[in-house]
Amino acid sequence: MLIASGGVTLAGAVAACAPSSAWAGSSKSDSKTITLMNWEALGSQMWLRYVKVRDPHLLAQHRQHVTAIVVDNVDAHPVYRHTADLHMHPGSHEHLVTTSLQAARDELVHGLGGLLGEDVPVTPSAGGVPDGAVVVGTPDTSAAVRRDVPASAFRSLGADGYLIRSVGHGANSHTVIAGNTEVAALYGTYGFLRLMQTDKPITGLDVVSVPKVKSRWLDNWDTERLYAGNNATGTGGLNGENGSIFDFAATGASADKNLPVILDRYLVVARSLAAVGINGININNVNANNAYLTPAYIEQEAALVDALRPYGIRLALSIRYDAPTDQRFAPDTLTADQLDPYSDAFRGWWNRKATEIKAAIPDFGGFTVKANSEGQPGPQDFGYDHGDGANGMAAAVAPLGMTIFWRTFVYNADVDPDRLKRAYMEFGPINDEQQPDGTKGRFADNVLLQTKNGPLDFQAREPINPMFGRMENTNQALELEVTQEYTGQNIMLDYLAPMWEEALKTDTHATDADGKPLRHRLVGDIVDGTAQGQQRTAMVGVANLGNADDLTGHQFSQANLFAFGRLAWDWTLGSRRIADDWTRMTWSNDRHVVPTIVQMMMGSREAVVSYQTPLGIAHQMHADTHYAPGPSETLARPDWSPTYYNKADSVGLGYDRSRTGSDFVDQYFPVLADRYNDIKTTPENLLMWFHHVPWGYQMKDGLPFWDELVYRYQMGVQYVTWMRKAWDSLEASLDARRFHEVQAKLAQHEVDAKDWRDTCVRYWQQFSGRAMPTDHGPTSIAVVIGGKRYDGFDLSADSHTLSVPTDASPRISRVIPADRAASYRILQQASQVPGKAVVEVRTQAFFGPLEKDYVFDLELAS
Ligand code: GCW
Repeated sequence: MLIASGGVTLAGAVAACAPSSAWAGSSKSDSKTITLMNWEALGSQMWLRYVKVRDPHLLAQHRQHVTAIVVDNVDAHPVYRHTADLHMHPGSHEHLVTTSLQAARDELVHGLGGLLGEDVPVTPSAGGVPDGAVVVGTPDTSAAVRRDVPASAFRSLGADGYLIRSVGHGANSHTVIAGNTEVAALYGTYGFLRLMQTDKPITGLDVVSVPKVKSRWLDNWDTERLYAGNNATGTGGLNGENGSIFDFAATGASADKNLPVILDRYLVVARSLAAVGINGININNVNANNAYLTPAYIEQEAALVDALRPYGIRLALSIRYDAPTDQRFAPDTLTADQLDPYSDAFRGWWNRKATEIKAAIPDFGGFTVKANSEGQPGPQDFGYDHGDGANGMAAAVAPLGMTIFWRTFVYNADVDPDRLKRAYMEFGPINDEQQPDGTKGRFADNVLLQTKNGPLDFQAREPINPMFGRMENTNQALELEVTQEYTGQNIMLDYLAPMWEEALKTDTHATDADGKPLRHRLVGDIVDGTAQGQQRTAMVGVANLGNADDLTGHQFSQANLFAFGRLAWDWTLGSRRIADDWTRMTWSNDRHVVPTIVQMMMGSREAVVSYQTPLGIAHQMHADTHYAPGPSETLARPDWSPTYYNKADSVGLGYDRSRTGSDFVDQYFPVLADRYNDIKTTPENLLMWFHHVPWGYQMKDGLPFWDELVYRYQMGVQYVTWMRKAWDSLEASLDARRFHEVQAKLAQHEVDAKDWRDTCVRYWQQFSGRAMPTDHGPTSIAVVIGGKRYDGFDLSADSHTLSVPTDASPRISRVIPADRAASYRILQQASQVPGKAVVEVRTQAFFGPLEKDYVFDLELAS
């Protein structure tokens, strides 16, 4: 934004803010405009792009209904600020604000100015609310809100919910955006702008929106599993930075950019996160570095939250269980034998540390703990279990109103040979434990167990984690991975919301204590507390925010962050609707662009599943990078090895977790346990999670398992081919910079998808000993040339050589698709032999369009 500083006068704010259409159109030629244009073109504005409404009718209507911005008492309630000299880096575009209402006002000035292509004045309501005003406030800050909205309407909104109402009729109407808190009013402001950004009408509004989950949080893992600017040498970020979004200790050209200095990207992030309702962030990795607990860092963290606070974003930190032993905290350190979670020493240390943080960050959220997992220390090192450890920490911070997020991502090999069984075996008994006071469950009230959606580790498809529903006496947070560690990183276009929707809407078949099915029992119902009554609720996204110019490393990775926020607010939303909103806000409302991009997004995750890990095979990635295929790898640690998961042999493929195998299935409630136990009733897309499937096993479509498996790999690739071409068709409608960036990524995406297909299929073939299936695939064809039929084309091959008799015509006279619904075009005929012909085949898989170009090299038959 162009507004210079938080304290500007209203008139100044309006005058200084150019509509963003001017930024894009470069009608101005001063250097600031050009800088802003670049900033926009980079994709750095995420979904906060306010492009002038193109439909003239809608634009006229909007202009009639949006004539003024009214935000009374805008400066009345400054948020807490710890850092005396908090300031932006020189030359920044963004600016600091001191209240949430200022943030709302400025977003309206900027957003409406851009959307309407003309400035909208900020006016006080002293002389009455003008027709066409957009009024923002709370019953406390705004007399207009009090007058227009009955107090009863606020009762169901809680702290974060908002309402948007049209008040009055026709030309004599205005819009009220309100909530019980200023942050809620800010959420409503973004909700209103979203309507306009997505070309929705803004008349006759009666919107009520209340989040289903209280803590809508991000875990940022610094640069681990981040694909947004970091690289192996730690200099991949802009200006030689290490790629991490927040600078604490940058050197060289960025040494002057370290916190407490505030950078543009922090505020773009704050605004973007507030726009989807995210209200907290852990800035450091769960493999935690104690530096974040040192006084110098705490000061820097306080400055960061000072800047984020008006946007409703709080801070928490990830910690190491044994941090008290770190000499950096001398003289206040403990020895290892003082890490007993029941001891006063241990609890006292954490209480002192939390108190120290609270002095600088009064609304500090608490700590996230990865304990006894992947080499991290934890209570088990001292003879205690996770309940003891979590409760020890929880007791230390409870008096300060803080929470402990204790992760359940544990897989100690001594617990069970099957990694998937281990977490529930450790945590379940603590949840079930009878307590002296007659209640059940040992975890303290200010503990939330943070559990990944699936039982393994963020694979492109997993069954649900059986802990959802089984932990009825415990608070539980759902952890989703927004950063695309196993799902294409910053190369593959992979919209993850369909995966999360699938998990959230899975029926756990949870029962009550009497074995009676719960009325609400989807994973989402469990997470939001509806099913089992938990009051502390949370969804945590492992975020993908970094120091890349588009902030996420792939323009389309922004969609995953957007979708995470929307689902954390309301998990019942459909992923298609979210994709539609994001596309309109981020790319365009164009009627060709929107359906094409939405369609690309909607099938993209299933395509990744298809060419990487189809039919329930899991964790086949190269062990270090988690990107490329590595199905043959066996590591020192079995449960990090692709071979441990695939169990490929001459009989078949997949991990038998049925009752005659590892019996993981019985961690689910009986309906699911029975379903997954039987290969016949296991959904095919989860097959190899639960069964060692014989190569000749007959699939539902009648094909042998081997054939189906190979076709799935091919379908995934052919979807990517379709996406690449579909994207090309949008060139004229999109801005060049972002178009070309995505185009280049899709080209690499296709190459890498083929690598997955070829590496895996070739490896499996060594075990199946079966021939490549060729004539039943969805894009399989036969062709007739010179009266002779040719078929049996391996879809994985890039080209096919056909021997044509000397006297025959080289022309393809017929194309016979195996799938009757498939269509084809002969793109090129050979005029002679030798020569080349190309046939494009298109069909529809269950997850979207597939496209295959057959390249035929014609040669003379000998
Ligand atoms: O998926 C694995 C990642 C680790 C990560 C771990 C976890 C931060 O490969 O990088 O550690 O999960 O969730 O703790």
